[in-house]
Amino acid sequence: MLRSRQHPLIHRLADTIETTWKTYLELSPFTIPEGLGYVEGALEGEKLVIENHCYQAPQFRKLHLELAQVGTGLDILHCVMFPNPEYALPIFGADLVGGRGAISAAIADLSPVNPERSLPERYQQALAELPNLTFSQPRALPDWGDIFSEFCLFVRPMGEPEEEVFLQRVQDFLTVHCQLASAESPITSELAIAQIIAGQRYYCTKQQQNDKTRRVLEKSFGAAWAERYMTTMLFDYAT
Ligand code: BLA
Repeated sequence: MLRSRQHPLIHRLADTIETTWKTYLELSPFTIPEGLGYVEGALEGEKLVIENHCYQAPQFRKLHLELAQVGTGLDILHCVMFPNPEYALPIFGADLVGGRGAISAAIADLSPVNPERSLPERYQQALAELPNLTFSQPRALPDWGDIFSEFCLFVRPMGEPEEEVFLQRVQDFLTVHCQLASAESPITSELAIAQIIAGQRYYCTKQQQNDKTRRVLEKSFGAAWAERYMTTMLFDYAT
């Protein structure tokens, strides 16, 4: 397991994500595109190893947890929960990037994909009840980051106390999300479903603009592979 060689915060968050999914959702297997479950590449310099864990559930067309390691110096956790478009639910996403003992980027959000681009009332209520947090090094979102909600957490956690607070908040996001999603009924309006598909597509096209992710993948696998991976594995959408 890659996680046992990764930064402890990544290892613990990976375990937390899978445990929360198993506790609240009815998981079934998800077929990963050919050749993309476990991947290794090393074009220029350091080796990149990618391990993908995917499931689905009635409310989620794809639950994706990815762990990656570049050389021995850069550890990555990427997680996205894509709702089935018949469920009017936000997209949970998280990314942790770090190495050599420190996490440089820790981001987690429940991102709205409805036409209003605002979280459903019950999400707003549940999230507003969580305690306010302060981190010593908050980070600014990139230009493409207009997809994220007002509850988005994006920080460089400084030391174990802040790592602990980040982990707890992601656990809270996941628990709220899985509980509310489990109580959700599917919608039937074709227009509303089409709007959700459009919202998910917008989210994915924005995430595909993350040049930092793309560059890491391109260095080990080349531009064509990186493009295919970003559009079919990380941020795929119905066309
Ligand atoms: C940042 N993502 C990054 C960075 C790297 C990666 C190297 C820069 C770290 C830093 O600025 O400190 C790399 N992330 C990867 C790679 C994968 C990955 C290679 O997931 C996968 C193989 N990214 C997501 C998701 C979110 C996300 C789901 O995949 C949010 C929900 C966000 N990552 C995100 C953001 C940044 C980032 C907002 C900062 C981008 C910037 O500052 O320009």
